Amino acid sequence: MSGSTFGGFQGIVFDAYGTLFDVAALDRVCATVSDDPTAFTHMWRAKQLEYAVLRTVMDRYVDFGQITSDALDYTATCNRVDLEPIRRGELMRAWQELPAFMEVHLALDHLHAAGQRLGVLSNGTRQMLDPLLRHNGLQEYFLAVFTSERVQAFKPHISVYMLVTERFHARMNEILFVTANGFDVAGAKSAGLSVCRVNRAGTPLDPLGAEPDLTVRDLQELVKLLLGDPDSA
Ligand code: LAC
Repeated sequence: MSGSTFGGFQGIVFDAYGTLFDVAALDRVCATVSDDPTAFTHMWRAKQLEYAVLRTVMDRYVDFGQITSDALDYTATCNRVDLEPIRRGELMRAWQELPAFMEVHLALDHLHAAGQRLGVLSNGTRQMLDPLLRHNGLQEYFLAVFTSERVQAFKPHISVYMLVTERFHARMNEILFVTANGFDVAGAKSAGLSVCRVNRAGTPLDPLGAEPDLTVRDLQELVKLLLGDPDSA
């Protein structure tokens, strides 16, 4: 999509895990309990997302911290890992200390300096997200942090995406939602938001019947499309 026609949004809202923050970095702490930390991390994340969707469909909400904990128990049992309480605590705490992707800080800085109103919309809880934003020094950029707790359902349920219009006093398509998660692209687009997909790994789009308005490799590319190239100014 051409940069010259893209913009004019009333707010830009980011998914957290996988979009701003690198979930694959859990590998390091998972290496303390598993010989194959990449596979362990992968199963933990996949089960976390699966349980969130299943509990939403079944209308049996528990918060994302509990879901993350349940997914860890399942993954440990599957891998015959006996988790000592101290290790368990370390693994769970790692979600509050995930690193932001390399370009995130600078990209948010440019958008914020340009007067864009920014937010986060995540399945996570405030108890998980606030320390994570603080750990990465990003909290000052965001006007609002929207979480699934308010509606007791998880993305891609439409009710979670609807949260953003209230705070930004804008129509759904006037808000740009930025996500690297395939289910989130489809969910946000179906709910009526404008959507930017971040495709860092060059993977195909999940065929869920909804296309993003824009696809970028990383947030710096999005900034260039929205604001022009800051380096050529
Ligand atoms: C989030 C997860 C689902 O931050 O990526 O909402």
